[in-house]
Amino acid sequence: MLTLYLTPGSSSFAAHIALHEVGATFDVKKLSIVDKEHQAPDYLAVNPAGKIPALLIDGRLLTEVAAILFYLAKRYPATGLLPPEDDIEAQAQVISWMAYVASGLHPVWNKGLDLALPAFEIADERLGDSEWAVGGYSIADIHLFRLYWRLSSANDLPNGRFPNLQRHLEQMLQRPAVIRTLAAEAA
Ligand SMILES: N[C@@H](CCC(=O)N[C@@H](CS)C(=O)NCC(=O)O)C(=O)O
Repeated sequence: MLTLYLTPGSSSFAAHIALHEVGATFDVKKLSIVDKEHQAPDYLAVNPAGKIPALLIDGRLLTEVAAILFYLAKRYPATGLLPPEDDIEAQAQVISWMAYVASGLHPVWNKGLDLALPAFEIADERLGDSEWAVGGYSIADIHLFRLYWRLSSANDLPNGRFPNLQRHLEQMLQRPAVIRTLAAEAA
């Protein structure tokens, strides 16, 4: 049994998309960060760090977006959200992207454009004209999309500022799992 604790539009959006991508059966528990529900005793009993998301796997806690994405990709290998097992370098590139998103983009996206733009510039250049972050579509794309989606919806970025991230976002917005997740979180 999988249970995702989420706040619509927050980091949990990536985990929520991945659950839809893999076709898992799961429960959702919505928390309001504004109302500080993530710091309430009920949630701290689930996740003592008080951060969102949290995934319960048969009652066992898994935190950190990258770890949740990794778990889902490995548990549902037929969905191909990680490069093949024998392509160690491609798998490492997926981890590299997710580590950069978690440690390079997530801490700065809402700390002012002076900090955010250089960090996203690195991601835009790294993506270049590739369709996806690493070979085929992977969990790296889900994690990257979630941060650029957040940055671009919170700021009036000049047209063409991040052409590669923007193209990537538009591809992501066409995926049925992303459309379903957006609708579920808006409900
Ligand atoms: N490194 C964590 C970051 C989790 C995180 O900071 N989540 C935010 C929501 S986007 C949160 O819980 N904010 C509430 C708080 O920090 O009090 C991950 O990747 O899961």
